[in-house]
Amino acid sequence: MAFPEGFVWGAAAASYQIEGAAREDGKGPSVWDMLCRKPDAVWEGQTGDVACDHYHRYAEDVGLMKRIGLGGYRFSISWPRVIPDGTGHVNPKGLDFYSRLVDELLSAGVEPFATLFHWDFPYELYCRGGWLNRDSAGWFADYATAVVEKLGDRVTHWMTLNEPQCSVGLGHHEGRHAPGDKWNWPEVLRVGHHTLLAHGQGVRAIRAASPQTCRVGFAPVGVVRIPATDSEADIQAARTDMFAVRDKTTWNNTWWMDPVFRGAYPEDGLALYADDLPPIEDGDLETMHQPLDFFGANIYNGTTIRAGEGGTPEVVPNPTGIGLSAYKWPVTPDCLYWGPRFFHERYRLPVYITENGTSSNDWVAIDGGVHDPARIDYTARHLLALNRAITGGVDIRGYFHWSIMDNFEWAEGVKERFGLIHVDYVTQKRTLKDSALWYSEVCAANGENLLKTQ
Ligand code: IFM
Repeated sequence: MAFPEGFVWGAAAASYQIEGAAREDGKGPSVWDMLCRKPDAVWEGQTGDVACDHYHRYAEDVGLMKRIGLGGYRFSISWPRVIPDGTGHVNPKGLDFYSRLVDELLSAGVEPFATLFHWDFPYELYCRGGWLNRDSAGWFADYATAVVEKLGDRVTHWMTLNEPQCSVGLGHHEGRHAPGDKWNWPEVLRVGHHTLLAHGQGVRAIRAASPQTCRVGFAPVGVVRIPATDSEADIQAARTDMFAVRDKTTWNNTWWMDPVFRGAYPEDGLALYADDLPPIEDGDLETMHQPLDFFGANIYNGTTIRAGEGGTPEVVPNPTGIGLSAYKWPVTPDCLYWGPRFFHERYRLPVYITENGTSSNDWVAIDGGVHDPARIDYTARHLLALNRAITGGVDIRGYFHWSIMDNFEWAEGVKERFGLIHVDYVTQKRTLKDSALWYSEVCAANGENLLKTQ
């Protein structure tokens, strides 16, 4: 079966990873600006100060998106660019940047999908307790209002948060991401609780400020389990494991998704974290549980599970020598079949794949091209798996490749290249990789060419 009519063929990026212009036009500092200045926090001491210089080169970048034929572009908005101190004074120049970007996208025929928070939290708010402060939910809602009042006449697809599992877990527990804290579970879960409250208050703010009907979603990490075989027992074991909270890490689905999509923290998580729970006030779960229009899933790989004794889920180790990305992430294409299938089954919302992609060691070759066959193969296999999910009845509305261009990969600096477009960080020259030319054909054919390769 073909991809559905109107399927959005897109690509994604995030503000801190591409914009640069870290101190221009009134932008305030974010926790990432702070972390990048700490010795050894980021590979080779790199920062996002310049990154891809997209702030100045956005028109060229949108031109390349048009050339590829993207139907959608998922970008994020930098909170401290819009509100330098995080609350209070709104910076008109910051908002103007996103307004120009949106106009450029629309005139190129590329639908904007905006994410309000992709980790660049305002440093000034961190100094006021950051996400530990319960007021953070209201700060976020005020910021959402300012953005939607400016862009809501043209942007109809919004996402509140990107991957809270990372911003909370890597940022406040493991200390590998900004703000670099290594806190205990009571603080980490309090940060998580306020983040989810911010989501809920943010959704209300978006809908209140939008001058037209808009679609609002949430883009968590999709932690995917793949059944070892098609037996009912293995499928059930994978499903059970995918929606379980087993260990004290943030790497699970339900702690983050159940409050948002079902209005309750999962029972197993409540038991596991019994001694660490944050204060949960009356009405908090109702606030988190706002009606949403879509489920955004960021999926890169999955873990294989089989039914052990009595159906108990057991991890099946990856085959020796499995394909690995440059980042050493295993290549497991079935994650884009089982992930959307299980998420749709549980949360009953249309799905967008809001991120999927791979890093590879790309450079400009002697012939001037950038040859990245691994990315083409990775993406083709994942899209074919996604197509099987669609054929099987899962309501999937679009796919956003991560990433439109090479960018600042957080603590890894610019070492990991995820882009369809190669960026030379010395000259800022952009080169369409082979994968961009290939993806362009996929977009134009609505994926039909892919299906013929099977
Ligand atoms: O670059 C990140 C992105 O910011 C969030 N999701 C995963 C990507 C690859 O690591």
